[in-house]
Amino acid sequence: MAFIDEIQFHARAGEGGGGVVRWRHEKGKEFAGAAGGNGGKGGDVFVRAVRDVNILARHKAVKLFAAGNGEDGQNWSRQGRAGDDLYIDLPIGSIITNSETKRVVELVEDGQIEKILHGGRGGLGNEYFKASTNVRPEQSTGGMQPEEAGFIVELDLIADAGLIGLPNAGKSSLLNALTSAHAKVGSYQFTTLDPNLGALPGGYILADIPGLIEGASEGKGLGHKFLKHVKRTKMLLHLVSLEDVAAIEKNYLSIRKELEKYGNGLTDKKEVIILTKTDLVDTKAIKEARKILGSHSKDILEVSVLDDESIKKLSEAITERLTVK
Ligand SMILES: Nc1nc2c(ncn2[C@@H]2O[C@H](COP(=O)(O)OP(=O)(O)OP(=O)(O)O)[C@@H](O)[C@H]2O)c(=O)[nH]1
Ligand SMILES: [Mg+2]
Repeated sequence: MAFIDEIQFHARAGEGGGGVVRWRHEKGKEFAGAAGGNGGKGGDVFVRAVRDVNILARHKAVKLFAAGNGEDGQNWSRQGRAGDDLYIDLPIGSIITNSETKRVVELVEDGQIEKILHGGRGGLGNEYFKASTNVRPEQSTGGMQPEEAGFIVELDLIADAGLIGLPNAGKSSLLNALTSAHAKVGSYQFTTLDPNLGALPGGYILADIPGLIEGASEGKGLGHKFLKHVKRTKMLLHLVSLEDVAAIEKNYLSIRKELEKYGNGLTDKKEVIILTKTDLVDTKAIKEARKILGSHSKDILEVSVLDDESIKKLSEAITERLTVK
């Protein structure tokens, strides 16, 4: 499932430090020679790929990403300290476009580093200008201005598994419990209007899409436009609420029917049924539900978002299924 999320940010590399005019002082000789050092180079700005889809949201509040400025040159011909480089962490799958130059950088693997802005060069101190024709140079130059630009980051993520099910089945609640996502949860239908993403501890990405209803494949409700995204996932996590065990088969089949009508191989995908809200029913009802749905699938898991132990078990079970080819 490929979802595009987008942020914009402004970044500036570091200014070069200025060159300085200094003189060597020796006993009896006040201006023994030019000794002004060059300025330090300004820091560069890099982007670095990390396995963390939620980092984009944290960057949204940052007004400006700035690398360190180089320091001015010093006496005794010493060069100024270079400015600190800045690394901006972005999720794997980020496509970064410089709005001015239109240069595009793509982060495709964990830890990948790309330079996006160059720091300014340091200026020249007076020692640099020393020559036989210029034994007491008074010149120095200022540091160079750094590169600066606006950037657009688009996230083209392929989710490994999609959470599907009727409205209110508990998809967003489960995404939040399994990952560090903060999807909106509500006791009414169609709480989710746009897809949400989250990453399991091992890095696998789950996508929570709006609830599907009968007729979704023909455009009813909201889920239909997201069905196309489910096409690219490896696995479907089909959530079925235990709240109404009597209707559980009908509910399950209504979603299967929509997947079938949509075509595109959705029904051929590996499907894991997840019985949700176990805390609302007794073990007898869970057994009953397993028996009813057992004729449709052999892989049935259960969970309650109120039970941490069940969340941990489910997280491991999903990771295991995504890892096995
Ligand atoms: N008791 C209990 N309530 C749950 C559990 N999981 C979800 N809920 C509740 O069920 C309701 C629906 O949860 P959501 O996570 O918004 O469901 P959804 O499937 O994302 O719904 P849509 O986005 O509308 O499709 C909310 O009131 C949740 O608090 C659970 O394990 N136990
Ligand atoms: Mg939801």
